[in-house]
Amino acid sequence: MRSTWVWSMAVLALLAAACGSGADIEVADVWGRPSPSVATNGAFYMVITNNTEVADHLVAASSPACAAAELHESMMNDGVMGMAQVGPAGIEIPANGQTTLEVGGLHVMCIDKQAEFVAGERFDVTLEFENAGTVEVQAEIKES
Ligand SMILES: [Cu+2]
Repeated sequence: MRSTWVWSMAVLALLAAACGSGADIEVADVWGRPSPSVATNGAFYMVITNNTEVADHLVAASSPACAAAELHESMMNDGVMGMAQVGPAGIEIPANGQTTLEVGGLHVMCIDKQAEFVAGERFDVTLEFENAGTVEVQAEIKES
């Protein structure tokens, strides 16, 4: 009986170490679509979780794979899919909430690709948050 209890406590401790006191901002599933080298631009998508009691904002991004990176939102304009840079406030991640950058919505636009976006390739991406500061992630190029 006692060994079972000790085992349970060990598992709990491990779980606490794994997910307790997580980072203020967690970024998961960072990816981009493969695109032919003739395409000058690419895009990165991701899921951003804010573990704090205050809203945060993604205000900038950069990557060695892009000459420049901009924060964009796709939208329909007179029946045509277009996109525009988000406002100066950036992309909001609500307090204790989540914001998803996805195909057809918010995305990090990779202007003037410096590398081939081939499936399986991984690129460093630096994200700049108003409160949480700099967060380094890796984007994986894959079909979806
Ligand atoms: Cu865009």
